Amino acid sequence: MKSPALLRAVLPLSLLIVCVTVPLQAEQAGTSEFLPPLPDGKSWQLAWSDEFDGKAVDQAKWELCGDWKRRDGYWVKDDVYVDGEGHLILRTKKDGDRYTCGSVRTRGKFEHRYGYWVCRCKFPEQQGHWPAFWLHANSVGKIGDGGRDGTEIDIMEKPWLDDRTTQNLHWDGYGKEHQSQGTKFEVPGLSEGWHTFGLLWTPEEYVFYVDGKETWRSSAGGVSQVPQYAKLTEEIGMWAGDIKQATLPDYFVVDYVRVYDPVDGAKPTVDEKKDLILRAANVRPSPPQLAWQQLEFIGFIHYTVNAFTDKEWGEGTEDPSIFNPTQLDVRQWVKVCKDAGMKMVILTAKHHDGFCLWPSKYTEHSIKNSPCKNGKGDIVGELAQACREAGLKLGLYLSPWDRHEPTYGNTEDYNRFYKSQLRELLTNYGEVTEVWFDGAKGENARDMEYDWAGYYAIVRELQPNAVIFNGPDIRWVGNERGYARESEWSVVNSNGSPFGIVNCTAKDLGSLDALGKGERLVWYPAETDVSIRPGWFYHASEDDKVKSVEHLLDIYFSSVGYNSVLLLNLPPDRRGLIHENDAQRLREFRKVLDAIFDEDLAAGAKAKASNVRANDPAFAADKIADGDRDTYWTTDDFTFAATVEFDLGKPCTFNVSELAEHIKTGQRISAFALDSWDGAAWKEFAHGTTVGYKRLVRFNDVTTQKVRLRILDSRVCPTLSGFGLYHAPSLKEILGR
Ligand code: FUL
Repeated sequence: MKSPALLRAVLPLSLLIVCVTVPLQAEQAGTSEFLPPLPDGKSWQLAWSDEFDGKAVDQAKWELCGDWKRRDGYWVKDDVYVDGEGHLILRTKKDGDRYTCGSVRTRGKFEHRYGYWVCRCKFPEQQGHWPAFWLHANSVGKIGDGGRDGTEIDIMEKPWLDDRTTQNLHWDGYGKEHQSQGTKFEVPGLSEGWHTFGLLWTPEEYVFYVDGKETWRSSAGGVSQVPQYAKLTEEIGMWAGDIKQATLPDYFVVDYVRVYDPVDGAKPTVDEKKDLILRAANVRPSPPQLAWQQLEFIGFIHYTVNAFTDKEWGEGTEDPSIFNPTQLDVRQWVKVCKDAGMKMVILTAKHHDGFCLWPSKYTEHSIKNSPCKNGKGDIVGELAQACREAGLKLGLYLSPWDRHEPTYGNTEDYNRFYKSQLRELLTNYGEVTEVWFDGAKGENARDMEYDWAGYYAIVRELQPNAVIFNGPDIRWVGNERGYARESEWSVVNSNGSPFGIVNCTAKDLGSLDALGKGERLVWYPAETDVSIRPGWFYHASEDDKVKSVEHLLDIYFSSVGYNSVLLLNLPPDRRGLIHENDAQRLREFRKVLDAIFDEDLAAGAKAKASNVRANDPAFAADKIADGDRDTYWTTDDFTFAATVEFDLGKPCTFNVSELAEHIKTGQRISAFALDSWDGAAWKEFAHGTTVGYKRLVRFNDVTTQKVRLRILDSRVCPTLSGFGLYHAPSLKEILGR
């Protein structure tokens, strides 16, 4: 049972005036989506947007400014471009003795009044120039009717490298009649990662938002009543510091600009559904989430006094002297994991019994009071070292539920204790790639309010590239049997919780129905944890209950093959070794996986698609099976169905297929089918639902030269960065038994 007591929101919504601190979690802010509340009977409809997909800035939407002088630099068109991964880039650079930067506006192309205007962006890192998202109108210079005839509305200006930003209104021109009002405040974490800046503009008022939290409201100037255009700009000037001190080029990166109108009708309209699809399709993994997904297969090590007491949950009263592995060899654990193809090892540094596998200075209940290496043992340290040597990542599990620690139940004291241990682990052992928070707690355990927000903050502070399991980054798949959902979406609606917590055991988390209104869409992929034996800890009585190769294979296809990461547990025994039976089984399992995946029959296949985005060769079908997961095929927007035909060059026999979406740009496909060509007609031989990072399908032998993939349904447009066909021999052929 891993779902933690629902994590409470850390902070109340705060209304801000000038120079106050808005405490937000930077990491969760980056992926969340927000629309301001509307009165009953109204709903939001997307009026205009640019996601910056495609290979060039869409000049039907934007005018590129330049080349001309602007403040202490120049706006030049070549400092404006898209990166091919869905972002607009405004670059600042030094060009001879000039400093140049990029700027775009929708003047004459999209001018609109009222609504909710929002942009998602990531900030530059150097001084001397500043990014801004603002609205303007040609009539801002008009005098006589206050700001009603046009106001410069600065939704975001950030001339500072720290976490401050400013929002401003200017009207009645820029001469002696000029009037303005503004606010300046700090948002911890603002200068790093993605953030959204929104403006709700009604006839009566402006309401400003950062990451979905209201930061300022004003009706200064009387509120503009005229259509205005959007601007995304970089400007060079001393307000932002001395550009001569900057290391250039530097980049202001924009993920999207969207404008919504309130429309009548509280019921979801077709457009609301379209908007949900658009938003869901564009939620993307953070770099640590992406790197974690690419690990695919990781090892779990459960070790504590339980191996010596034959228990699954220790009592916390065990005498440390019973922890006495006679042949402890963590290098053997790492070798077994590495040989199996695992890319990380996660260790229970402390399980529910509270016994620490490292010499924590905050408790006596640890390896330092055991006979292991005469009290000089440190299994966390040894494992960290062994992983480094073997090129594997290290993850740590630190059970919040602690049955030994006397302060447990005293919220303040225990949280202090737990955080000290967490700091020890995340400070003293080098890089930690995953931190595993177990939500399990016995029924009779003392009441205890865990400071989850504080725990997560420590991880972010000490190991900024680590992912947090059962926190903002990774969710539990919902069972301990090793099976992900057949439709495993990595985009879920976190229902307003700042930590992206969902009901992990729900049958459906990601369909459009499950996303509901999509108030807070987040990238929240599933990790599938399962033990190679019935228990998590070693019991001699289970030596002959190690899962069979067939069973492990089934688990692999239903976890790694279902867009999840497989976390397979191996419990060391009383000797301090992974038992021969487990090691042998894993060797066989690896042999089988290698035999299945050694030859990709679709590698280099000729591919032809029914639709290619903007007919751009960069998105053509030959990007699918080119062996490069960073290139991909995609279609024009709102192409829900499409086909790709692969010519394998010669007739081939296969019984496994692999599909991979380019998840860096989101998860989109929800149904697909595969057909083979029999010389006269196409015949379906397999089908499936979601794809995500990886989808594996098994079927009876098919022999053909041509395969057709039919994408039956996807969000906005499908992407595919990999496609493979394999022939799995029988287990008998591989293992000779
Ligand atoms: C559960 C724990 O109670 C088990 O002992 C084990 O650690 C498993 C991975 O998580 O919640």
